Amino acid sequence: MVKYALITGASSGFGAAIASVLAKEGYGLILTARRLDRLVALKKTLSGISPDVIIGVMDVRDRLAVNGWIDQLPVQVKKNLDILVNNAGLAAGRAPIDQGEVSDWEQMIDTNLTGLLYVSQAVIPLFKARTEGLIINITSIAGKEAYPQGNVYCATKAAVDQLTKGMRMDLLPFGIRVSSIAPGAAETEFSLVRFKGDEDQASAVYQGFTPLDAKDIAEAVQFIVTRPPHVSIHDLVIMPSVQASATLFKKD
Ligand code: NDP
Ligand code: 8X3
Repeated sequence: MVKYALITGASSGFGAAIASVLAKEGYGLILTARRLDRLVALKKTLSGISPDVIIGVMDVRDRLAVNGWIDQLPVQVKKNLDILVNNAGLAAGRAPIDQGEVSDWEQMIDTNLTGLLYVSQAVIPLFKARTEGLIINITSIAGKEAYPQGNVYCATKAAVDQLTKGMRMDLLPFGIRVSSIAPGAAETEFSLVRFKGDEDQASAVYQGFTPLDAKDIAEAVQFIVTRPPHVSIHDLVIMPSVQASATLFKKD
């Protein structure tokens, strides 16, 4: 019986790397994001490795679309959905609190927090029906410690950190495990998105030190999903060796 994992934000960075490790673990994949071309390419890559790869355009901010898309999955897939990785997210801009763009704030809150709630609410009934399931929320060091000009992004990740604890409590009676992973600086498309396509600004973030890469986080997911059923990993904080806090780096 193929077990399935649903990954949000699978078109890039952590999500794509997580898809790859879960394919190697033998999971069927349900890969979602907004960019279909990326998902099509990833499906092509992983189809020989995973027993089944389902892709779909899903903007996590659109509650009706989230519910509709998850609802239309084949019954056998929904019955065997075992893992949800709430990974879709972004930082938009970096500015002092009085100078932030309201549209950036809304995009971060709607994606990182509200979108994660929408997807979770659509999936949890499927897990409850099976009395098992695993939810992995991708938080951030930014949710543990705020940093200058990170304000709203940090707040969304702090909210998901708390939400993870609350979900774990509410889902305890149903055999559903809830984990979080809080990465430090990782070189993905994250900074390119944050700085709205400015490659110089984005690459400057990772100058002078070796950041994490997406595989580092995917391997942490692999660790979580391969624990036996009596073990729950609550929270992993994973940092580059030269990053001691949200703001303290040892750079060359
Ligand atoms: P990427 O920009 O490489 O990937 C982000 C993913 O989120 C993309 O696949 C993107 O897909 C998806 N996404 C964004 N908005 C939406 C949306 N509205 N609906 C559905 N999918 C969406 O960055 P990362 O891989 O680094 O980021 C993944 C997660 O990790 C995020 O939650 C981020 O906050 C978190 N994180 C990142 C860190 C880092 O330093 N890189 C450190 C700590 C946490 P598409 O555009 O196709 O929709
Ligand atoms: C992304 C890491 O420190 O740039 O969550 O906010 S950081």
